[in-house]
Amino acid sequence: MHLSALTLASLPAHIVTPAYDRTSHAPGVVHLGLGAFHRAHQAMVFDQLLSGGDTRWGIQGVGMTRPDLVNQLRAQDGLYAVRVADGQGVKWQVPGALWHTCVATTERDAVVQAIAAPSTRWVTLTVTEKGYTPALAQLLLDGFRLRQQADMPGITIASCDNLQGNGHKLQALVKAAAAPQDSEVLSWLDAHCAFPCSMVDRIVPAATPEVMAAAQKALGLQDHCALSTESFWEWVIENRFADPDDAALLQSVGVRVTPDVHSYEEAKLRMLNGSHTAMALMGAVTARPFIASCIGVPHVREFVFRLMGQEVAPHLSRSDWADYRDALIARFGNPYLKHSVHQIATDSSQKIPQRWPPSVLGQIALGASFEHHALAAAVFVRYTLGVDEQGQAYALNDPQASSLMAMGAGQRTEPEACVRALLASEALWGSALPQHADWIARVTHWHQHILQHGVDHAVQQLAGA
Ligand code: CS2
Repeated sequence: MHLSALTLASLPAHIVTPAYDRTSHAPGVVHLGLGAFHRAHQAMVFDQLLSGGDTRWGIQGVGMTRPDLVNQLRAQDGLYAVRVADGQGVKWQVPGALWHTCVATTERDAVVQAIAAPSTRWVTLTVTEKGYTPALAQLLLDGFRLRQQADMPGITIASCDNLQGNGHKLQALVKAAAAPQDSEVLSWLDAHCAFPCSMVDRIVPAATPEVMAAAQKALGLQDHCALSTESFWEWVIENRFADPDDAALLQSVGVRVTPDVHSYEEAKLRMLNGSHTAMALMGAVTARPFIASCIGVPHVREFVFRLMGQEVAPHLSRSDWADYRDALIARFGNPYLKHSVHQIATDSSQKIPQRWPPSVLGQIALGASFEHHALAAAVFVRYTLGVDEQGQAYALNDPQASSLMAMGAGQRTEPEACVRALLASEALWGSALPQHADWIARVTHWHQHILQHGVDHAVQQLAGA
């Protein structure tokens, strides 16, 4: 027997399940990108609103590329269990906000119709950094056009990906994709819709067999879609909504609504995500499989602590950064989150630009040290070899994988040329860093150290400095 609407009532009483009606209302939210993150973050916020009696927050979940996941969720009536576990305890919950699902690649029209549905008030997106394509913009535009033509109310379109100014980026992408005959849609968008920027934070690793086995034990039912996360979550969103009353509603369930998302975004991208990418690449090269196994090594912990405090924090406008840093170190160590380093290293070429260069440039402007970032960049170069320090090969899962591997391939014989080639990409590093002689020199230095003595030796040397 597996988890479904039919079996929900058989769950142990201590598991929180949806007590509201999931079938009489049409969804109010269309979510694009039905990965683990959305299901253990926003879907749980909307679940709270639904539990409070507001029926407008059911989700039409759109899998962008994965019919397998959508099929499994459909077989479970959109239900899945979430294990919320950390030092404070372990509890299971079944959120009920996911009401309908479809797949963008094979059911494009269903997505367009969902965006245009009268009940739809929000479109939210977690399509990952590489998902911001003209095809995404066309999909949205097709839905918006129908709304505009039918003279329907405007909607809030909230990008929730790890991109600085994500709302502005999405709005600009949509505008750039519009054809000359779309001028009326664009005026309608400007007049009635809102693209708030938003920062979302919760560590939600991709589901593993271990979590599914634990779910089976806790639920007494099979759950192919079970997830594991931490109790911490944060959603900071710009106070710009198609329906201004949504601000108070979101605040009532713990969302932070503010005119200034920027300071939260930059702190999160550079501290949390910047450290994540550094540890993920180190873990991949040193054959440590999880973030918790990396932060558990004293010199790695010290490295991450200093990266955040010495090189990231001086450029942040978030004043409580020290508390944020300390909380992050604890979150990274959460033993329940088997957060795979290879999962986080996925798409590094798309992630590094938001995560590292702003801090390096900030340090350069201050005349201050950027050694931790230089070492991290050297580990990235080493990572492109595709083989760890034990000699075990791994795959680079990245849209740029073949060019990265081609540039990095000769690094054992021609290390300097390879570092130069990999640091020359403006798509990765921006326009200033590829010209910066000192930056290139320091990455080259650490890269040579890594090739000769290994990543741990390099990190130890820097941490002992
Ligand atoms: C991670 C993020 O995979 C990654 O790139 O850094 O998914 C991270 O876990 C989340 O942003 C946490 O909020």
